[in-house]
Parts: sequence; structure tokens; C-alpha cells
Amino acid sequence: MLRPAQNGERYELYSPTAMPKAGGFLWNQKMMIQITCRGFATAQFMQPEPAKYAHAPNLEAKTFMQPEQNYYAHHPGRFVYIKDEETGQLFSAPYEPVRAPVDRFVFSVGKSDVSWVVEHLGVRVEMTLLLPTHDVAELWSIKVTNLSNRPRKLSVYPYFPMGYMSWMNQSAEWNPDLVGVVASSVTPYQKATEYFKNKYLKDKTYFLCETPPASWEANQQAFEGEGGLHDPTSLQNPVLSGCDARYETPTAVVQYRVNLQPSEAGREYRFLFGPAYDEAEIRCMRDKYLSKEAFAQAARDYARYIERGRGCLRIETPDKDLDNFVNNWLPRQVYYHGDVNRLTTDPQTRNYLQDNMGMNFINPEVARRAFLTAISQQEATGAMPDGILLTEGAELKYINQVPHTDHCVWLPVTLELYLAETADYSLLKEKVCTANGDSFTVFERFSRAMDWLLKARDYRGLSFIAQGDWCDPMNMVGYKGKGVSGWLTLATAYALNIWASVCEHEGQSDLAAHYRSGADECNAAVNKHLWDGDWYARGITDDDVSFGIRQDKEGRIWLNPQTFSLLSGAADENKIAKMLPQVDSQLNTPYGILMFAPPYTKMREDVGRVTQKAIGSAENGAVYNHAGVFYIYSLYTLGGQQDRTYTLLRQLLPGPSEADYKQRGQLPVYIPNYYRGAWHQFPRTAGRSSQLFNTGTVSWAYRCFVEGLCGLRGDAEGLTINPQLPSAWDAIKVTRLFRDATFTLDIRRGDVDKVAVKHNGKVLPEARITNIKAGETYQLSVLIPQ
Ligand code: CEZ
Repeated sequence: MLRPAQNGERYELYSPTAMPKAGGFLWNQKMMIQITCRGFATAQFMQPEPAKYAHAPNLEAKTFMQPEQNYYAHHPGRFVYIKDEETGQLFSAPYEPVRAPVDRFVFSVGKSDVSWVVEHLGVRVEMTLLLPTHDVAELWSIKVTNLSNRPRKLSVYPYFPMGYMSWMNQSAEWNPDLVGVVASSVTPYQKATEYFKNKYLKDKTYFLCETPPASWEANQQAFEGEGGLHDPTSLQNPVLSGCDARYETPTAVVQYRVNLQPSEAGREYRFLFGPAYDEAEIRCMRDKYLSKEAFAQAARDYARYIERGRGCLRIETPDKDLDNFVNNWLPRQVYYHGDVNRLTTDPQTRNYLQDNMGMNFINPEVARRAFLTAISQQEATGAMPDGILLTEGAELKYINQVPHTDHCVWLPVTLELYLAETADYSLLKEKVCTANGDSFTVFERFSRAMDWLLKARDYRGLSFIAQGDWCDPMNMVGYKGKGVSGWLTLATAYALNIWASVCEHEGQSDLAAHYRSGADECNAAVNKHLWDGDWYARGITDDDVSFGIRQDKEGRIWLNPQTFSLLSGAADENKIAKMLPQVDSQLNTPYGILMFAPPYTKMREDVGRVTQKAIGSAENGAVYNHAGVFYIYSLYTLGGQQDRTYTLLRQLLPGPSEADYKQRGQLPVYIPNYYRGAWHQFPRTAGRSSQLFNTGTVSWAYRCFVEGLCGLRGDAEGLTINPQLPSAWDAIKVTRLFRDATFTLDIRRGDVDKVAVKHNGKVLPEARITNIKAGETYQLSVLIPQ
């Protein structure tokens, strides 16, 4: 059904029906496209707010990227119809809209392109999608080959629907000079002020052909006729009718008539699809990209761009699928997050900081700049805003208009990795001014953020939650101003402890003591008010009701408080011994660990809209991978949990069994934000992927592989080596880039009672390398206990 190819650099899926929503995604700094094996596509570009150039056929709501998107016959996509002119038979590639049962199907997702091979009726269709590195456009090539031993007369019809572009104004026509269909629209608006904002939007969509076609259609209705998408009426005629769209739904269909000798490969057709402001811009794009050489150049440039995100870790373990993922796909997804910030102009502060945390493994300079950008938007009180504005004129939108109280926590938590990777403590000395006129160093600003966290607590010492913490939709625990979050109190303690260590390093021992005692207070308050006997409660509502406790029938045990009690040091050995078995028995599923259980079945008005989400979806008790990976990370810091951590890390990925792939419905080329939970209630849907590749999971997952599994953790002076291999593994090989030096490690079990590292034939006094020289390669043999 599916297999890695080219050493794991690609994944190939051999069925269009086994995992119908499985897809891949490509992006650059201005756009992204997610495309399924069957040809459905969702594309967005930034101008600077996200916009579309191919729309649904009806009025669409504007929203942020959503999980579990549904596809339907008229969903935007990129397709090619093939008609046998002698028999009249029809099929489409890759699969939609005709859905003919094709003879051979290969959907091949690469790191920098997506391609298909589809065979039916003795004809092979090859399709490839590329993106340019700096422009917004799709570069498509389509090639048709005669596989039969008789001459063939075929019509080839690329079909690129543009959908319902605007209720104010939309049209499309053939443009003979540009050799393509150009659709025009006006982004709908009502306020005069918006006119000036919209004036320069790219309201045209073009579909350009390198080779002039025999005929064309620019009107969706004229194309489909009474036959519909399965059997469009216009394809029954010898040529397309050349109908334009006048305040009618635009589309782009063109026809090539090809005669092929037995086994003859036809010509390769190239197309350009994208948005533009005017015809001059379209002309420019045509000149720049629409040729064989330009496509080849664009492919090389784009591959180089993606290659810059290859990360700092290569592993060779007994688990080859895991190797493929860690060596190829995980850093790519980390890079996507850090390089384009999920294509928003106002990323949530916690997302912005965690996504940039991952950049420490790819390009720490980017992470450094992100800290400066984020902290320059700190409020006068020391609080951090809900979102970080990245472009001039950007505004806080959607969830960023709802007050959440956890944003300050992520400052030290993500800084810790920046310092571990770079030892660049000079960042702390940078002076940063904000729009409210104050000026402090980064160090002072972080301290102010920590002071704010200490202040934002109630009489018991527990952190106020307002309308949410890390859990976005937990909006009614504290909306009256009294409710508190157990998780946030623990996360505050964790952040304060990290910050105290930084203060220590900076010679500020008074401050260090101050923040350490703050952390102790938080931990003590949680132990006093929220320990429920076998695990920690999630919080206490406005009306003083604890939740996430034994008596709760729904939402009885939440993962995050348990996780952060390990990270913050709140849980002592005794509590850990009680808690871990509860987490195992109540939260484990074959698809990963649940964010909480059991899921809510109805609104709980003192918890909020999280309880209204579909049972087992998203935050309502799914395998929410971000929460899962926090737990994995916390187990690595605890130590001695090698088998638990390996199992859980492995479950972040679909596969490797065919049954698991089918159930999750996703290729192992990214980690989705969740897999469905409700494993007991709804086994039919449990494990199903959200197909959403935007997730805070990935920077932590990479951190787990680097610092946890491989045990290669940086500090102010060097690199510590403490691999945590699952018991079934005897040996692994690792290459790690660190501070411009290369470390190659041969790690195996040996007759030692603690990790022993040999360098240049000598066993080092401790499992740590200091005085690291840039440019050097360190070959290390590492023995770990049996
Ligand atoms: O959003 C994510 C947030 O981007 O949910 C996480 C949170 O920590 C991230 O910052 C957990 O709540 O209902 C909602 O608003 C949802 O919470 C979503 O927006 C959710 C999406 O899955 C986006 O990726």
C-alpha cells in the first residue's frame, strides 16, 4: 500500500482509495499548498494576510487552518481528464473527479515536490507539482505516454477550477497573449476604509499554458453541462466551446489533441497556476517560469531552500521508519514552522516561541531574532500579549482576542534550548524598547515576565486562568476572574526554575534565589490544593470546584498537569510512583497518549467550549500530540523511562503496520496536531489523523530525539552525552551537528555501569565534551549500561 523510496526521502502510496485524505504539503515564505493523493488541494498565500487563488464553488468562511478538512466532488483541486477519442472512454488523474478504478497509481511525496504516476486505458499520466522559492505560483508538468501497442488518438484536458471568487465581481476569459485563462475578481468588502487596504490585492487567478492548446473553457457551468464533473458535457464534443465567465463561476480547462504511436511518450506540458495583481505581473511570471529550463532551475532552487532545513541529527537505529522520519521529515516540518510561522501575521505567542524553539536545531539566528521580536511586544505590566505581530498593520485575530494567561511561561522554556544550543548569553544583554516607551534588557524583560507570572496568582498561590491557558478552548474555568489552572501553576514553577538557573549563570544569585523560592511556592500550592490522591487535578473553577479529579465522570485525568509536575519538581518519588500507572492505564491508546480522559459528552459550563468539541477530537480527549510530546520530554528529563518514551515517540507517527496506516489515514511525512481519541467509545474513528501539520509538537519531538533518545544536550560549556535507548536496542549510530562541529557517535551497550565515552582512544573523565572547536569532527565511541 505504501513504502519509503529513495532512502526515505520520498514516501509512495499505491492506492487512491486506501487513505483518501493522505497528502503532502509544500511551502515557501509566501505560500503553502496541501494536496491529497486524489488531487484535492488547499492553497494559501500571504498578501500579507492569508488569501486564496483557488476557491470552493460556494461562499467560503474565512478561518485559520482547520483539522479534518472535508473534500467533496467540487473541492478545489488540480486534475487532468484523459479521453480516448476512438472509444470515447474517459478517466482522470490523479483520481478525482472521475474516480475511474485506475490500473496503476503512485502518489509520491518528496521533500521538495509532489508527483503522481497514473495508468489506465493503456495510457500513463505523470504529474508533478513544484513551487518556486520566492514567488507565489504552482509549477505543474503533465506528461502522457501511450503504453499500448497500437497508435492512439487522445485528448488531454488539464482542469484547474478557480471556484467562487467573489460575490461582488468575478469573471474569466481566455487571454491569447498570455496563452492562458485569466480570472478576475474583487475581494468583497463593505467599509470604505477597506477599499484602501484591498486596493492592491492579487485578485486575479491565472492558468498559463506553455504549449497553446486546441481549445479552452473558462466557465465552470459551460464545462460541466448536464454531465457534471464525472462526465462533463463539454468533453463529449470534439473541442471545448471557448466560453468565458461573466459574473459566473470561473474555471480553467484546456484541451490538447495528441496522436501517439505505440509506446510513444508524448510531449511534456507545463503550466503555471497562481494569483496576480494585473496582467503585467502575469506576463512577468510567464517569462520567469514557464519553460523547461526555468522549471528545472526552480526545482533546484527550491530543493536547496528545503535542504537548508535538514536539521542537526542523523540516526541509524534498528527502526528504519523512525530513521526516515527523523532524518528527513521531522526537521522539514520543524523548519516549516520556524521559517514561516504557520503563515499567519499574528502567531499565538506560545506558538511563535515554541515554533522558533525548533529553529535552534536548524538556524539559531532565527530563534534569536524571534526572541527579540516577541519581547519587544511585552506589555508594560510584564505580561506577554496573546499574539506576536509580524507585519506592519497586522492585528490580533481569532483566538488572539481571547485572554490567555500562559504566554510568559514560554519565554524561559524556549530560551533554555537557545542557550543550550548556542551558549549565546549575550542575547540577555540586548536592550529592547517597546511601543509603550519602556526600555529594558532582554534579561530584565524576562525577569519582568516572571514577576508577572508570580503576581497573576490567587490567595492560594495558584495561577489565574482567565479564558484559557495552553489549552485554548478551556475558556470558562476562570472567565469570572477567580478560576485557576493547576497546569499553569506547575508550568510557572518550571519556567521560574529555568529562569533561576539563567540568573545564577549571570551571577545574579539573589534573583536566582527569589525565583527558586517562587517556584517552590507554586509547587507547594499545587501539592496542597490539587493533589487528588493518585494524580494532579487540572484546576479549580470560578465557583471553587476542582476538576480533573477522581469524582469526575468526564475529564477525570488530564495529562498536562502530570507532565509539568515532573518538569517543575512538584511531584516527589512517592507521587510519581502513583501517577505514572494512572497515566498508563487511563490515557494510553494504541495511537498515542490521550490529552485527558474520558472525553466530555456535553457542555460543562464551568470548563468551557473544549467540552463542546466532538468527542475524541482535538482538545476534547484526542491523542493531542503536543500534550503527548510534553509528556515524552518530561519522561526523558526524569530518566529511566526508555521503553515508555520510545513507545510514545513511535506512536507520534503513523505506521509501520498497514492496519495502523489505514486507521490513521496519513503518510509518515509529518506529525499531525492530533489523532482521534475516544478509543473505548468510538473505536471506528480512533487513531484517525487530523491531517493538520501545524502543531507545536514538532520542535519538542525533535528535542526529544536529540536530547532524549540520543542524549546529546548542550550546556554553557559543552555537550553532555547520555543516550536513552529502548531496551530492545543494542546499538545506534548518530551524527549530530553542534556549534559548528560534527559529532559522530557509535553507541552500544557494554559492560559499564554508567555512560562511558571514548575519544581518540581515551575514555573521557565524564560523559561530556568541552572546549568544542568549530569545524572539528569528533568521533566518539559510547558505551551505555546493559
Ligand atoms: O489551536 C492550538 C493552538 O494553536 O491549540 C493548542 C494551543 O496550545 C495552541 O497554541 C491547544 O489548545 O479551539 C481552538 O481554538 C483550538 O485550540 C485550535 O485553534 C487549535 C488548532 O488545532 C490549531 O492548530
